Amino acid sequence: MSLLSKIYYPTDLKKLDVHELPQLCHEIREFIIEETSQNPGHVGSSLGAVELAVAIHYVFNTPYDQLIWDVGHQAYAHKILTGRRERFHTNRMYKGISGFPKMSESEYDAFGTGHSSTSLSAALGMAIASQLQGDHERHHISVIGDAAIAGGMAMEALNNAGVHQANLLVILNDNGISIDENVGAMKDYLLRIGKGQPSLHTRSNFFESFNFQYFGPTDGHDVIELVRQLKEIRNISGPKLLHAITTKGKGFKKAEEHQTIYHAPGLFNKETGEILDMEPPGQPPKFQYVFGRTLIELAEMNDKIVGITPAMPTGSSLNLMMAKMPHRAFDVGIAEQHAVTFAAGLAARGMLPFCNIYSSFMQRAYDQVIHDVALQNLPVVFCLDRAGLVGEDGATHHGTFDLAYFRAIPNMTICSPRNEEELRDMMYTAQLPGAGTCVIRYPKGRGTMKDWQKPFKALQPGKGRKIREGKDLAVISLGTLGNSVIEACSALERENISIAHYDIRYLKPIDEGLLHEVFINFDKILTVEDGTIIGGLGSAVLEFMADHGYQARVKRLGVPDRFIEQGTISELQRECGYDIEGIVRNAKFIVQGSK
Ligand SMILES: Cc1ncc(C[n+]2csc(CCOP(=O)(O)OP(=O)(O)O)c2C)c(N)n1
Repeated sequence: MSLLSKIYYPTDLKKLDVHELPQLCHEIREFIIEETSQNPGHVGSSLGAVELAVAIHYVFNTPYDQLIWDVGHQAYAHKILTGRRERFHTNRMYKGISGFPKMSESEYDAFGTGHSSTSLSAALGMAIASQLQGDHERHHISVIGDAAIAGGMAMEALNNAGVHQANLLVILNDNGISIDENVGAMKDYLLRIGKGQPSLHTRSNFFESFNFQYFGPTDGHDVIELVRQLKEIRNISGPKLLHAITTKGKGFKKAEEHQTIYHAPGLFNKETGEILDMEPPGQPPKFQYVFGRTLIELAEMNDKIVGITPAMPTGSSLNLMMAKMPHRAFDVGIAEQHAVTFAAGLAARGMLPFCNIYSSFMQRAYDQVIHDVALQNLPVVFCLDRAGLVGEDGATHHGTFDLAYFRAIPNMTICSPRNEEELRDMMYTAQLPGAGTCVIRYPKGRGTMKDWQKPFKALQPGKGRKIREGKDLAVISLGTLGNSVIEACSALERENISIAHYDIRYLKPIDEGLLHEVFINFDKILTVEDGTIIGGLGSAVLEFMADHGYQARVKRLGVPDRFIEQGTISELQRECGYDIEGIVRNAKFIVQGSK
C-alpha cells in the first residue's frame, strides 16, 4: 500500500518517519502528474513545491500555524495533504475544488490567493494580530516565488516586517523562473546568492539588511534537510527567511526542460510529456496572437510605439515583439503599477506605449491609470487581455470589473472588438495622433475570423453600429458577446421574434446617436456584456435613458453582483445567464412577458 493512500490530513503525515518522506514526495509527484495530465492545471510550479509542502506540514502545526501560498498556483501538494486528495480530480472544475487556496474551501488555506505578491503582507498582518491577541506560539508562514517576491507589495511588506518582532517566516521558493524567464535586478541578486556556499548564515545580504534573519540557500528538494532546518528555524523568533533553491517542473523531464510551456500545459501524455492539443486544426487565431502580430506591424509603421508587459510575455504574445524588437518591448516583472506609470513616463516623453495587462491584474494599477495617465491625458494604449469570464482560474482571475472601473475615469476611450479584424482596427485607431488614453479589452481565446490579416481601417472612436434590423426588441452588446447575440437573433427569428442588434463597440465615449435611435424606436431593450452589470454597458444605457427622459423596459445581462467561481467559460456564462440560451430566454421573456 502506498504511503499517500494513508494520508488525508497533516496528522497522518506526522505519523511517518522522516526517512519515509522522500518516498511520499515521489508518490505525491506521481499523483500530480497523473491528475494534471487528464485535468489541466498548474503543473511546473506545483511539482517544484512538493518537498516544501511536505516539510512545512510535517514540522508546523497547521492549521493552527498559518500557511499562505503566494499566487497559490504551486499549492497542489498542500491541497492533497490537507483533505482534498480524493476531490483533486475536480480541480478547477465547475463546482469542484479551486485551483488556488481559498479560505472557504479549507481551514488549512489560511488566506486566499491568486494574484501575486500578497502573502507577506497577509502573513505579517496575521502575525501582528497574534501578538495583539497574546498568542506568541503561533507561526505565520509565507511561501513565495523568486518572481513574486520582487513584486511591489512584497517589497512593501518586507520593509514593514523588518521593524516588527512578529513571528513571520518567509520561505523563498527560488526556482529562478517566473512563467517566462524571470527579469530584473532582484533575479540577478538571487542567482548570485543562490550560487553561494550553502551555509546557514550569509553575511550582509539583502534580507538581513531588512532585519530578517536569513537561512540558506538550501536544497528545496532535500525534504529531510528541509525538515531539519525548519525545526531549527521554528524556535527562532522575529522575521526570518529561508531561501530554498528548487526546480520548476521537478521530477518530470519535459516539465523541467520546457518550464514556460509546463507552467500550465493543458492536457499532456504522462509517459512522454507530449502536449495533447485537442483543438482541431484550421481554427481562427487567438486574440492574444492577433494582438502580438498586430503590434509588430504597427510598431514597424510607427517608431514611437513600444510594448510593455508585467510578467506575461507568452500569455499576452508580447514575446513576439520582444523577439523581433528587443529594445522596444519590455517585460517589467510582476509589477502592474510600475508598468502603468513606466508607460506614463514613456508617453510623457513622446513615446506611444501599448501596455498589455490582464484585466484582473489591472485592478492593481487603478490609481496609476487615473493619477499618472488619464489625469495628464497621456497617450497610452492599455490592451486588457483576458477580459470577461476566464474560466478555470476562477474568481481571482475573472476580468469582470474593468468596464465599470474604467468608465468612471475622464479622458478615457474604452472599446472592445467583436472579432480579430476589429481588434486590429482598434489598435490601429488608438495609435493615431490625438487618440489619448485608450483601453481595448478582449477575451481569452479564439475569435471567429480565419482571414483576419486585412489592411488597417481607422475607426471613429465613440461610434457603434447596427448589425441587424428588427422591431420587437433592441439588443445592445459589447465585444465578442455580439457573436452570441447574432446566434440568439437567428434562433429567435425562427420563432418569429424580430430583434434589432446594435454593437456599441465603444463604451466610452458612448454613441449617443445610436442610443437615441434605440430609445426612439424601442421600448424593450436588452444589454449584454461580459462584465459586472454594476457600472458597465447596462448602467451606461440606464443612465442615458434617465438623463434624456426616455422610458423603456431595460434588462441588463452580465455578471451578477457576486463572485463567480471556476468552470468552463460556457458553464459560467450559462450560470450568469448570458450564454446564447440565456440571451434567447431573456429576449423572449421581455418580448412575450409584456405582450
Ligand atoms: C498580480 C499578478 N500578476 C501576474 C500574475 C500571473 N502570474 C502567475 S504565476 C506568475 C509567476 C510567478 O513566478 P514565481 O513567483 O517565481 O513562482 P513560480 O511559478 O516560479 O513557482 C505570474 C506572473 C499573477 N498571478 N498576479
